[in-house]
Amino acid sequence: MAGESSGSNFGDCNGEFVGKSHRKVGLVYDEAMCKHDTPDGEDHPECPDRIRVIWEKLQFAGVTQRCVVLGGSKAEDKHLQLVHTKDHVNLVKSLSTKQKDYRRNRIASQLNSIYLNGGSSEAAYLAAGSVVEVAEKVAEGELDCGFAIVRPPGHHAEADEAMGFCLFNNVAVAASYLLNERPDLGIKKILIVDWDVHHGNGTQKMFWKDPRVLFFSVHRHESGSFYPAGDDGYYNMVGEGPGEGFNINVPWEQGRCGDADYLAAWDHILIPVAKEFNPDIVLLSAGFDAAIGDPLGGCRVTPYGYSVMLKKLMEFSQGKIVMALEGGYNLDSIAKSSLACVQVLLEDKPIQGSSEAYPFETTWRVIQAVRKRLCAYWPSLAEELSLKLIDQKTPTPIIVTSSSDSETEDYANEILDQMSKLNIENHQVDTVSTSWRTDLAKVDVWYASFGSNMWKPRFLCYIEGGQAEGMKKACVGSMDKSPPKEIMWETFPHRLFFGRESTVTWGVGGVAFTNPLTNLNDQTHMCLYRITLEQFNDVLFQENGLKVDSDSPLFDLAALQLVQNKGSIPLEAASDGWYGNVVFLGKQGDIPVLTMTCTLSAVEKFTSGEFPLRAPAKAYANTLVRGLVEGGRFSEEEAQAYIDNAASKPL
Ligand code: X5A
Ligand code: ZN
Repeated sequence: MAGESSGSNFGDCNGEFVGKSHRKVGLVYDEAMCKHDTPDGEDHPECPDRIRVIWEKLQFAGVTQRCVVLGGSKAEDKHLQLVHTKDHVNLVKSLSTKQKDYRRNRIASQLNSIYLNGGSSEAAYLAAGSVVEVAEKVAEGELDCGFAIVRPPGHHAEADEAMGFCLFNNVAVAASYLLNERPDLGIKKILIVDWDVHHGNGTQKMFWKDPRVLFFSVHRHESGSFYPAGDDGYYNMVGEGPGEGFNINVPWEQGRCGDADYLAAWDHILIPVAKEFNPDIVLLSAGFDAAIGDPLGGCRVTPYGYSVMLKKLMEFSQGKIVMALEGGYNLDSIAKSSLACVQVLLEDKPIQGSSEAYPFETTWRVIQAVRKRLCAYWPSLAEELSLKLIDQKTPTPIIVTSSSDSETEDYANEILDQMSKLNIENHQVDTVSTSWRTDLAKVDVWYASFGSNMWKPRFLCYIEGGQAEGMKKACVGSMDKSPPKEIMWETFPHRLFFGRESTVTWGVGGVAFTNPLTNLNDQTHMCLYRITLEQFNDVLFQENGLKVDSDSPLFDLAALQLVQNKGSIPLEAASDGWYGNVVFLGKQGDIPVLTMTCTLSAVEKFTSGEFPLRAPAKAYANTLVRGLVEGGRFSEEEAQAYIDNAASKPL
């Protein structure tokens, strides 16, 4: 069997490890699980090489020799039937080599995201059986912990249905086996942690009413649009009957979540709850599709992030933890992440690395919502997170005031330092008439639009010139007519509202503004366009009714630095315009995200009634709805409801 290790004494011969009693770590690998493949050899992300590259990485790094290597073992039908229906077990069993491809293809075509071939059945039995095998050995104490490197994955598989590349729910079978078939092992409470980027819908359902299993899943959700789409993965799904409170979902509202976001969910949800629950063993649905580089996940967890998450889980049940591979589709990422995890399981060297980013603002909002929903069951979640904590977020406006915090001061000084350098450059530049365009064309920003500009054809009028449907007046466009380099959607904790009485472009009716100030209870959905700072200035000119052939920009490099300090800056030269306030919403990678809205003093006037709040006219509102729908952000109903809500709530 390919899973057998060769050169098994490597660990003992290596001076580094002599005399050091590292933990007994089980690894299952079985080449037979590679036989499950697409029937006609088409490419598929859930491919046999996934487990091969992991195994090769572990071998090459010399860690397999320091582990207890086990070949796969097939699950017994009666164990599969602890969580699956008899029909489902029989269906998977019947996919044996005797049958013809067309029959399997027909079955697969009726399922959601499933392919089947002659090797599928054996692989599925091995995947489930191997997780059972490791879990049993860890529960018995024969192993301290283990990693079942299995495929097909399991967490989407439901009692009577294969889906999402999953045939049997491997982890659920193992959990149920320990609880129901092996009372002798004394496992009464199981924590299942699912860090695969997708919601573990199958596992959730199987233990929905079971208080012996605490199921925790962190996943992309995005209002139910991310696979496996729907409401199941939302944070209000907490379990039912005796299982109420024993199901915890952390539904990300956006992709790009990384170490900081996951660790925040660990520190402020999972770990405190796990302490209260005090599991007898931890099973980990270890998909690596939240890893940086994954083609399906779009998140950014690093091997370091996975190491720290795993390490924190090893504090429970005397380190009895069983990892089972779920998803993960970037071969390099899953190999590196797996190696990092096995090194943590072996516990023979400190975790290397660091993470400097802060969680996203949306992350804090989700974490707060989860805590609130679950605090009745888990008192450790009851306390409000401190403002100081949730203020550490990726859009991080650093306020320059007299501060006793030396780090903040250092950072502020650094920025001021950079600014003084920039000012010198600007002086030199200013003497050369209008060359500001050349300089600002070299810098990219994300322009975040929340009004009619969310509709791409309308926004392009500001770049290419012209007028889109519904507009009463044409735009001149930017001097640089190149289209945005990238477009994406993002939600920000700001208040959207509509005000003023009419515009030249749209006629009678209020237009969109967003409050420059953050409020965690509010959401403005924005379409972000990556354009140059030159183009951003041309949008600013046009939004404020100014000419684009100005000798100086409205918003230069110094202003770009300053806005990151201050959060927002009103622009002198556009003080008569309605959108003369540039607001910094954070950064995407290295690129600042900016929006333009009214000033804070205008917000006060809207609040006091000096400026009118007014619902948008139909044509204008339709443009926003169109933007949200065509941009893939919302269905038409949702978009309309979002606009109606913003237009009717008092400011
Ligand atoms: C196990 C896993 C993903 C299914 C995605 C289907 N499944 N589009 O990651
Ligand atoms: Zn997944």
